[in-house]
Amino acid sequence: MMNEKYYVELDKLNKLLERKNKKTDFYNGIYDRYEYPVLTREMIPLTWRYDLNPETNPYFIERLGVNAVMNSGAIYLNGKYYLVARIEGNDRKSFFGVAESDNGIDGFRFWDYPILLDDVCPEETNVYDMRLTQHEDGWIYGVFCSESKDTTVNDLSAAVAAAGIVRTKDLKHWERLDNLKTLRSPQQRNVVLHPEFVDGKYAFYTRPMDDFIETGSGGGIGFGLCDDIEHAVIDEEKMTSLRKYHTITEAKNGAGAPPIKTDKGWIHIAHGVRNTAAGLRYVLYAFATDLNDPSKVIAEPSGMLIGPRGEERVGDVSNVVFTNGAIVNENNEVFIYYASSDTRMHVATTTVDRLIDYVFNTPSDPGRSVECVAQRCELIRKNLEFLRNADK
Ligand code: M1P
Repeated sequence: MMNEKYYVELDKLNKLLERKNKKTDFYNGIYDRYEYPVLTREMIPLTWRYDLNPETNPYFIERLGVNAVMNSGAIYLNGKYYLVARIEGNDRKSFFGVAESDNGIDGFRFWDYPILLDDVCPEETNVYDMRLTQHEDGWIYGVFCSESKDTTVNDLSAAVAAAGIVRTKDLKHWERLDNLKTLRSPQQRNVVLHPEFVDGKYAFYTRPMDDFIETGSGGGIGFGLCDDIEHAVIDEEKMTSLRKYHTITEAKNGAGAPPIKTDKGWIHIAHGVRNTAAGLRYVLYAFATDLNDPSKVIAEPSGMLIGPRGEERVGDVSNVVFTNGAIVNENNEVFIYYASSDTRMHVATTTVDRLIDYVFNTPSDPGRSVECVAQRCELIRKNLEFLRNADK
């Protein structure tokens, strides 16, 4: 006989999975926000958390709890929206699970099992933040952070971040390839594979780091080419979107979703980090790179695209929004999947046309308050003139 608590919890879970999402009244003309997160820890199947057998679990105790569902890769396949979510167990270890939805804004349901990666990297302790790239070579690649203990220093918390690589055709069978080696950067996180060959080579957006947390001399988002994806090695990393003093990227930045190809350029949605008295603050920003040279920034609107709002501000790592996945469907609708405060997943929706308008027609940051005020005064002057003429 099933414990009666099972039915209570199953009912709660089903209500969450069947809940319709709706747009909020938030408006900026760029994207819509939604009332409910698309994935939370409460949406994890009961079979992943409980032992359902009353003989071995008489109190219906959660045996393997889940703490957070966050930073998800995203892909659109055969009319369905898939997230490869980062699921963090109560034990702090992260792993990946595929959740599927028919419309991209609600009804995400996890498949029966999480992804069990090939155990080819004995020193690897944790894996997280997979970016999914549908590459023109025919494979879907997943690039994620592979974290190991740093045994070269006498510090229990010291860790090394590298980019792990897997590939699949169906999100079910995953082939693990060698971790990416970047010859000139000691650590890497937030690495993204570009969807097309560049000069006949595989191209990666990188994030050179001197240390596990601090990017140190790493000046921003890098870009490097490699010949062999199965044993990927990058020698030189060029810089693309740079960290800048007194901006949203001052402390760090990192590539997010694989870039979106448009007529005017590749549109990137990345994260920028600044330091505050309350700790690091993570927001999303966008920029565009040249269609023929995806390392060359051609437009960078000023400031943030998405910042944490309302309940998004609070969680395990508060004041954070982070993206590693976006989807463009056949109607050129864009679904930006972002996590808030390392705790839950949300979606913001827009269109390719709106993103192009935002990225190419929003003024860039002039860098100093006085110039920013002049920029705003010019907007006001034009508006007042427009209003005067409209009254006539
Ligand atoms: O805690 C916020 C984010 O911190 C890291 O991002 P970055 O490498 O830019 O500091 C990542 O570990 C990410 O998972 C996390 O959401």
